[in-house]
Amino acid sequence: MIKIDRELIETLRKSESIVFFTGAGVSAESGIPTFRGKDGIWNKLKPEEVANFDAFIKNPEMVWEWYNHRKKIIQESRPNQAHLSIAELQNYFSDVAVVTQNIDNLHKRAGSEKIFELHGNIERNFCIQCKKFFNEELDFSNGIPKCDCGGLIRPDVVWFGEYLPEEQFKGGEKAAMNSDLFFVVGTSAVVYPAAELIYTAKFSGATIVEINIEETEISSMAKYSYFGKAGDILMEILGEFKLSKNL
Ligand code: BV8
Ligand code: ZN
Repeated sequence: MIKIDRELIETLRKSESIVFFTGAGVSAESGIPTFRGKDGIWNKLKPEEVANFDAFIKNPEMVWEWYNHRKKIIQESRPNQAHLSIAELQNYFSDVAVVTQNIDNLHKRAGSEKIFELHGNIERNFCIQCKKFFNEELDFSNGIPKCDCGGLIRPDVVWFGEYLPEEQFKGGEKAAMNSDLFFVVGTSAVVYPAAELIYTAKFSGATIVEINIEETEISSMAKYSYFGKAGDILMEILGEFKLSKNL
């Protein structure tokens, strides 16, 4: 068990706006592999090489195989204690935002309401030519699915070299600027401009709390760092908070 600082619980109690900035590590305990870090199973397959438009044009079968494989894992998974603890905090605070780099929809499934998805969502697809959306299950029986206009259909996720959805990024930025407490959970914090939001929060005066199984690029920015599984630590923080309020 990891000891949670009393001071953090006091800061939490005084906070009005709380942000959880999350990455693949928050879903690791749901059985979804991370990309980087010591347990990252995509270590052999660089995400930069598959998650990009050129790779899709050159070899859409390979890119779709990767996404369909990941989609299957995601569909068979469930939110874990990390997602659930974050969602439960909404019962005690009026402004809890999740700013996520994940495409797995698990925060929504856990019940979080204010979510900014910086890198899209694997449950949506669109035509690369006319941009029409296809959110139903796609049919791969005749090869890579195509739109009526003849364009290839791709997952609605943000690939390397692509701009982030503007309103999602702006929403995340605003949440970071207004936050009193900014939790950085399960991210290696190496992918930009997403990781920029940690700096935005810090320079806007938020207290930064990092939760990860190992040190990261941004560890030195955090006032409080907890090294361990996100589910265990968030459950403990929630437990200590409730105890402090006799809940
Ligand atoms: C852009 C979505 C403008 C789809 C992903 C050089 C310097 C700086 C920047 C750049 C540069 N060269 C290029 C760039 C820009 C580039 C970038 O940042 N590159 C980096 C890697 C060098 N960024 C972009 O291209 C972005 N767009 O800049 O647009 C532009 C436009 C046009 C022309 C020019 C510029 C777009 C980036 C979007 C990439 N999309 N994926 C998909 O998922 O398939 S990337 C991928 O990384 C993930 O999907 C995720 O979204 C993102 C971040 O990863 P993490 O979530 O942090 O996951 P990771 O595996 O790395 O880490 C897991 C962590 O969890 C570890 O720390 C581990 O220790 C921890 N952990 C594990 N288990 C647990 C745990 N923690 C707690 N509990 C546990 N149980
Ligand atoms: Zn089309």
